[in-house]
Formats: sequence, C-alpha cells, structure tokens
Amino acid sequence: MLEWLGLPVAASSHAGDVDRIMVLVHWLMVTLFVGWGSFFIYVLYRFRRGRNPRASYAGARGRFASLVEGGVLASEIALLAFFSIPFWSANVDAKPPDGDSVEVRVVAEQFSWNFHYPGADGRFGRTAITLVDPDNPLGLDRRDPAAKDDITTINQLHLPVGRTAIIHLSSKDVVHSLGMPQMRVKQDAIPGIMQPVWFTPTKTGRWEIACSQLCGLAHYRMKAFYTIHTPERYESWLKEEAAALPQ
Ligand SMILES: [Cu+2]
Repeated sequence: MLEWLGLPVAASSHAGDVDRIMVLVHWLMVTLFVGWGSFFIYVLYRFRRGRNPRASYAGARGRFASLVEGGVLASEIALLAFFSIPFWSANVDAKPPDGDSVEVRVVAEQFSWNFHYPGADGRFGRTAITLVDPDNPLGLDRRDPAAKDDITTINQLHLPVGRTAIIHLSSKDVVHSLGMPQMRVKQDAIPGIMQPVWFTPTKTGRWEIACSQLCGLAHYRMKAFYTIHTPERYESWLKEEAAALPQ
C-alpha cells in the first residue's frame, strides 16, 4: 500500500503511523482530484454555449452538492480526529519514559550541524557563547568538570538502534530544520529555543540529514550524516571518541 508513494525507508518506531496518515491523505487527494476533475469536464460539456446561450446566475441546487461537500468535510474531520491528533498526543506530546534513552544536543548553524554528547557522566558540560570559536563551534567550556568527557562532532550523528533518542535542538543564528526522512522526523531549529524531539530507530543504516528550511546562500550544502549502529558498535564508537578527547 505504501510503495506507490515512493517514501524513503521507514526506520523508526513511529514511521508506520506517519506513513499511514500520508497514504490516507493522498487517497483523499486522489479522490478529490478525480471527482472535481470529472465534474469540471462534465460542466464544460453540460453548460456549453451552444446549449445555454444565456448564463444562469442561480448556482448549483439540490441535495447532491451538499452531500458531497459534507462527505469531504467528514473525511477531513475523521483524518484529524482519528489519525493525526491521536498520533500527535501519543508520539509528540507524550514525553518518552526516563531511563534508557540517548540524549544529544544538536546545534545548527550556517551551514553545518554540531552534535554534543554528554559523555560517560551523562551530564552536558557548560557552554558559553563567548567561548565559541572555529575550533570550538559549540562554545564548550572544557574546564567545567561535567564537560571533560563530553563528545562533540560536526556533521556526524551516531545513535544506537532500539533506544529512544532525545534530541535537544537549537540554532546559533537563523531558523534551520532538522530533517531525517528515514526517521520521519522534521523539526525546526530556532535560535533561543531548546526544542526537544524524540524517536526510536528500528533499523541500522547511514543516511543524510538535510537542512529543511531555506537558511541562507549555502543552504544547499548544509547536510550531515547520521548512522544508526547496533548497540555494541555504538558503545565502541563512544569509546573511540572518548579516547580521542584532549586530556
Ligand atoms: Cu540550515
């Protein structure tokens, strides 16, 4: 049922629900397109000049028109009430359970993505805008004890499969947008706001993050890669990164 839309691989736990809504919306649009299109062609023929030399300003009468309009309205309300709103409250409003999640700060800037992991202590180190320089794009204060084991990367996000990832998303300059099509995740990054967004990857792989808001001249090359690892491979990646930290 999904193939005809040509969607990217669905690799997160909520992706199936998003796809179901997309398919239903497309069916509704196909029905409306065919319905209105055939009605338009019928009207062109039925009210041709040869048969109706004088225009009628009365408009459509009769039950059928209101019935069709009522049907369209009812299907749109049904999509909202039975699919979109329940999906939103289950996946977006509901905070994921504490415990076994991976937290990453993501800071967008013109024109790259900075990723900040809390390291072994599970605490994000202090960051300050005054410390931002080309070698320290996040402004991480390495003198802060909580920052000593923090891992930072540029344009490379690594996450384990099967664990909920909580991304704390912000921006240093303008509005960007974190687009991860295979996770069915898209969230704007807004300066001054730390926006949480969460998902649970269900497949391993390596895909692209594309900035999904036109954010400046080099927007087209603002991309990063994200890798969903097996748990073991993710742990060894964390160890490699920790071993490479300045002592
Ligand atoms: Cu951008």
